[in-house]
Amino acid sequence: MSFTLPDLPYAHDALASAGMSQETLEYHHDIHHKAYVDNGNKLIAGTEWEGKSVEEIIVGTYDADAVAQSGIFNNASQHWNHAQFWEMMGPGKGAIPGDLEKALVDSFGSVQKFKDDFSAAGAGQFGSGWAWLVKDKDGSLKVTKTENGVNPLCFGQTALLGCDVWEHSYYIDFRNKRPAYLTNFLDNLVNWENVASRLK
Ligand code: MN3
Repeated sequence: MSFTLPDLPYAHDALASAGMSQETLEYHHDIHHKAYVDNGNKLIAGTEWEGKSVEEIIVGTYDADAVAQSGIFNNASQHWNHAQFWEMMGPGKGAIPGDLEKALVDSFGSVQKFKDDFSAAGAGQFGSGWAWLVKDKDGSLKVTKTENGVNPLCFGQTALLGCDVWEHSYYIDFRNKRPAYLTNFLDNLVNWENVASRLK
């Protein structure tokens, strides 16, 4: 199956009051994400990966020993990462559902400690990449960071929450202040119902 750019699950201006502008979403979704879809489709055409699911392509092309991942991996993973990222945000910040809050407190000691760890992971990722809250293979919750397009699927983990820390995700709204972008993401942008749904 070829890759398809999903529509945003909200209007382009829906997150502006929460700190992600219409201009950011127009560039990030309509141009950056679309480029991963278009380039990925060009690269998989006529290969063994044409007709495979995006998850199969990510797991099948990730090379743990490589200095740099392949073009097919990079575009497939970035397509998947962004599709999750849009779903993980939403307008009208809601409370953290009880089951997720309990899991965060059990794993990190408090919700605030989880947020601190997540922000530190995102701020500490040198260069482009992602910060994640994952459910690991043993069921435990962990905060991780990955470079470029690498994501939790590569390690057999479930992505509960991911935050894009490539400069294109924050430079329009926060300029060079990645830590401020991360704090705002956690406090105002996350759709916690979506995160909780991924626990199951
Ligand atoms: Mn991005």
